Amino acid sequence: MRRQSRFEGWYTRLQFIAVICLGMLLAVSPVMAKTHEVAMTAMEKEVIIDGEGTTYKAWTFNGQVPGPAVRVTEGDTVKFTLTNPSSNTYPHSMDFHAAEIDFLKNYRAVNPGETISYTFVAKKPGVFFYHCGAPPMIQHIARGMFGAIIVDPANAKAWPKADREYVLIQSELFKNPDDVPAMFDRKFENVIFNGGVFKYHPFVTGGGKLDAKPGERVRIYFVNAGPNEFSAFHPIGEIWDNVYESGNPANKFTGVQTYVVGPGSGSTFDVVVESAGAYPLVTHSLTGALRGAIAVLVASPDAKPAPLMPMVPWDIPAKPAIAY
Ligand SMILES: [Cu+2]
Repeated sequence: MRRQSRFEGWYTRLQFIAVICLGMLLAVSPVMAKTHEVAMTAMEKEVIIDGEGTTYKAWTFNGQVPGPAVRVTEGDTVKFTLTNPSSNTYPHSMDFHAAEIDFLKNYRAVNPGETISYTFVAKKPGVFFYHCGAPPMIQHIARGMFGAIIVDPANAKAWPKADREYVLIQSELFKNPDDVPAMFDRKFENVIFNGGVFKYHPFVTGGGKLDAKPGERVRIYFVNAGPNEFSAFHPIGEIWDNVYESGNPANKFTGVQTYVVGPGSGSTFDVVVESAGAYPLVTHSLTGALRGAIAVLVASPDAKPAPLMPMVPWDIPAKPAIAY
């Protein structure tokens, strides 16, 4: 057997120390931040707002109400582009509550045929509102130009792992989308979740539900788009296990029955459903609940996986023509 020289012995020891140091460095260093290219198009189009197939002349991001859910991780960079096609009639803009950037420069409205781009770093974890801010802002939000951006915490262990996740966005619906004075007077017709009247109410024509299995930790990323009404978010038959103000794991409440989310804000709600059954999630501001803001969480052992925002857009098949 060949004897190891003194140099080779030191070299082996140095290699060993280098591997240990690299391992320690990887263990303590945060996950590498990513850059996300997020592009949206302002679309003035009709959308379906209930299970009967009723249409509404909405203004949207990407043709859907709410706009697409954006998801990044704390520390990530978002390169955002808004296109306002020349086929549109009105100026539109984008305001991300997850950003900390100059609003005059970045959130300005662009005319049909123009685009705007800007970049921000999502520095704080949470669930944040995004919306068009073109004047009159109250109308652009009421007509559907809003959505949610989830900024996951860089440290995934900052809170318990969720078994199932949903995004719910509350907003008010007005009878006439051109009646701006009615919006200022708060004369809403419905209060809705994810752009639909009783969208997740299985006893209503065309209504769906939110699925879960008994014992699962269900995490609701909740945003109140308004434009005016406060939400008193409550799980009937349950208690929020935890509520995280603004969706930040550092802002933790425990054992909460009802939590108020104001317009332009959001919070993250965890519920662990104790047993099989139905648990309506409502705004306990009852005019809102009874006019559309009820989402029934149905806990069943055979619950299937579901997307973050089920039934968005709400696509009702055309009624078959009746032959006489
Ligand atoms: Cu707009």
